[in-house]
Amino acid sequence: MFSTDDSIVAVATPPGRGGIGVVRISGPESRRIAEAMLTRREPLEARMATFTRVAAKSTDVIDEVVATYFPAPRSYTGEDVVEISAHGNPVVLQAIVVRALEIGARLAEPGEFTLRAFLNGKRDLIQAEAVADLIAAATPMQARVACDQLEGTLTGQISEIDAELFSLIASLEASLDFPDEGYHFIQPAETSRRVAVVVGKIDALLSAARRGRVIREGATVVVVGRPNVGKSSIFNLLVGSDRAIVAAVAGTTRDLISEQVDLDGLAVTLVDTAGAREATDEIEREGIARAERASGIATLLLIVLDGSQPLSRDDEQLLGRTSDRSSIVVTNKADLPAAFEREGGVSVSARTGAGAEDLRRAIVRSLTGEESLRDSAALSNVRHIELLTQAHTRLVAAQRLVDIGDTPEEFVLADLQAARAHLEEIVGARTSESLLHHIFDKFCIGK
Ligand SMILES: Nc1nc2c(ncn2[C@@H]2O[C@H](COP(=O)(O)OP(=O)(O)OP(=O)(O)O)[C@@H](O)[C@H]2O)c(=O)[nH]1
Ligand SMILES: [Mg+2]
Repeated sequence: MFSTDDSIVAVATPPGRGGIGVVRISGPESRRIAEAMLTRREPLEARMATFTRVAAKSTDVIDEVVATYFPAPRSYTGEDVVEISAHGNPVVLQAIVVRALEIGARLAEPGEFTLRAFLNGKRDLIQAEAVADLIAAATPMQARVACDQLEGTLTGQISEIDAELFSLIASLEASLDFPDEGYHFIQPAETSRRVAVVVGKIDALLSAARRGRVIREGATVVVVGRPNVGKSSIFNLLVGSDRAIVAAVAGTTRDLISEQVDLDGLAVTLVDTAGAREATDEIEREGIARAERASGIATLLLIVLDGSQPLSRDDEQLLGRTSDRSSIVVTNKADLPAAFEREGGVSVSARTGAGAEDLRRAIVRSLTGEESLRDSAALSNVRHIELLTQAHTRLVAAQRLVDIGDTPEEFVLADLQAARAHLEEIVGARTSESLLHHIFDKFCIGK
């Protein structure tokens, strides 16, 4: 298993120069190590920022610093921690780390501070993983979702579900342990009802997870349609600049053009493509092939039609081909007289900008199932979603067994216990060492 009896050190701030850089030391020896390199003779006081200096082995001063000692268990890792804030210069910070190594610290592995926080019970796995997400967040919304998870909102919801399962299992086991009493502690109808309640709660978490995932991972939205309908114009409208060339000639766009846009907090990769038609030359043929590949991997397709022209065969074919895909039909050129009526979809004019807000909202709604992303405590991590889905499957199986009637309690119990095991794996109550390696290896050193 992981060793936690030694003291680890690393630079906790990002590489590069800045006003402040922090070296973090954690473990039973951290205070001794810190005090040995500080020029101040008095011992460090708990949670007091102390202005002093760090000296190298040669007693040359390395830097003026502020050292803060956090005694266990009230620290990030739950162990004794000393944080040394020096000036944000990689050479200075490295010298402080080297000094700590000389005195007996070991260089921390990636994510090892957070791993220790987990092993010492300061954070569960959801929270530890949220630290990595929060650090990696690229949009304010991503940061919000990660922070909600860090605060333990989801942990609380999952623990609640787990507690209900636990009490149900206890009742069923009691029935099993006293079979001769001829008395059931819990009737099948009651079991079925209680399982249904838990399934309902997991359903709610899973449906919010769809939103959480899109927020965390972002989405790829690909603009498709026959030539000249205004794909590039709509792409530019959503990007907010004239990124793609727009021209009256059909076949203007020949390669994929992509841009990152922030739609209501969602990180969307928007892709403009070459119009689908019989290609006139080799370059266009390749462009159209690329367009097809891009639409293959799209989370969502924007199928653009020219509202001022009757629907063509190319349009009909495209609509037919994509009928099973997640898509929004965008009828463009609403500033011109309409050539056909269409139910549903969004009507816009890329020229005047009319309908742009409707289109943005429709994209967000289609990607997340929500009108607005304000209320966003949601599972977002695939590992969590996968385990929750497995728990769900076992519970549905359990309920089916109960409803069939006459099933021995043992079978029902087996499913319920398996469901609980999955839930516990989410928060990390049961985890293997290899899983922990897998999770914490993704962190950088110093976290
Ligand atoms: N009146 C009107 N014209 C538009 C509108 N949107 C685009 N156009 C015009 O339609 C023509 C084609 O626009 P593009 O955006 O280049 O169309 P595209 O679908 O990207 O075309 P390809 O790249 O050739 O497949 C240009 O002349 C645009 O100015 C609109 O909302 N109203
Ligand atoms: Mg184009």
